[in-house]
Amino acid sequence: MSRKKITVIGAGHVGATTALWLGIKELGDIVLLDVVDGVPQGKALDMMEASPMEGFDSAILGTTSYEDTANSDLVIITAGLARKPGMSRSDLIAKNKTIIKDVVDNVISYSPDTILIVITNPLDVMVYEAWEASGLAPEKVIGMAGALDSARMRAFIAMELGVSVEDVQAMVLGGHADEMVPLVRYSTVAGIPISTLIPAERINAIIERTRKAGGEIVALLKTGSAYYAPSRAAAEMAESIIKDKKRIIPCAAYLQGQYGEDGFFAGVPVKLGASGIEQILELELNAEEQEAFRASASAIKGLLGKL
Ligand code: TXD
Repeated sequence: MSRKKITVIGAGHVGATTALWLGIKELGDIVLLDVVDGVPQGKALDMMEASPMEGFDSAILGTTSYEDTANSDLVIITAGLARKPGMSRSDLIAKNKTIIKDVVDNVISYSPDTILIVITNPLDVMVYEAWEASGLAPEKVIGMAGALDSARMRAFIAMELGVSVEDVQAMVLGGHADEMVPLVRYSTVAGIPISTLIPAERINAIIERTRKAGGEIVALLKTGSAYYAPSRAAAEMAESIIKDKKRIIPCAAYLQGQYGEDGFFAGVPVKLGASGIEQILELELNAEEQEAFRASASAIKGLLGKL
């Protein structure tokens, strides 16, 4: 069986770390591309030199040339500016839009049938921009946010209770912004609803921390934004697609009537398999959750208007 080919665009913090996780998981041969000559080559070589110790045989190639990305099965786009303290994700919109358009045009000219995972912020509108530029079917363009936001919520729940992260499930829907929608009713520890394990005011604190988790790290780092968990979340999605695992992961997906919304990308639970988004799962939401989803959706639509 020949290996799959996965390209990561942008060899910065998120892109390079994503390439490393993909290598460690041996999901395929990896191409790491950036516009800054030397950086993708240097980082890729450094990772290849780690491979004998970790024992992975994925080839990792660093490049500035799109020719090297030809016939990729999956392309993960991290190119673009990241937040600095005091910036919201939406402050990145104009610059990153230009970058996404340029990247997607190049990617598609060499890999016309690929699947795209978009990571660049502001996520929900950059994935829309990427989809539009790509001409791909909506099932093949997927935004990474809910996987990360849910993992953050899982980490906070595990810390609160002093239990294994492995037993904690959480679900965060909506946009990748402070209006995201952490769903307490769909968050459990070994199947037990968290509302029976954690007092209401502590749950509210966990929700708030989840919503602001990206900003918490930006404030600490000062020179950029989070990348260990974001890159691991991208690898989670990549693994489900490459191995056709059909995992259920919240991702930004193009909505066509689901959740009463239409014509834009927002975070919803999806089944991820070899053909991309194979199903959008519609959770039954109560009035309050529906209202929160609606508010998050209208924030995304507001931002889309600025594209
Ligand atoms: O949950 C999520 N979706 C996110 C999103 C979580 C974390 C980070 N998120 C966003 O990803 C962040 O707000 C940024 O928009 C991207 C990338 O973040 P990263 O922290 O990796 O930024 P870096 O380290 O600045 O890396 C960006 C790289 C850098 O090496 C640039 O040279 C490169 O992108 N770049 C390009 N590569 C290819 N082609 C073009 N045009 C290009 N422009 C810049």
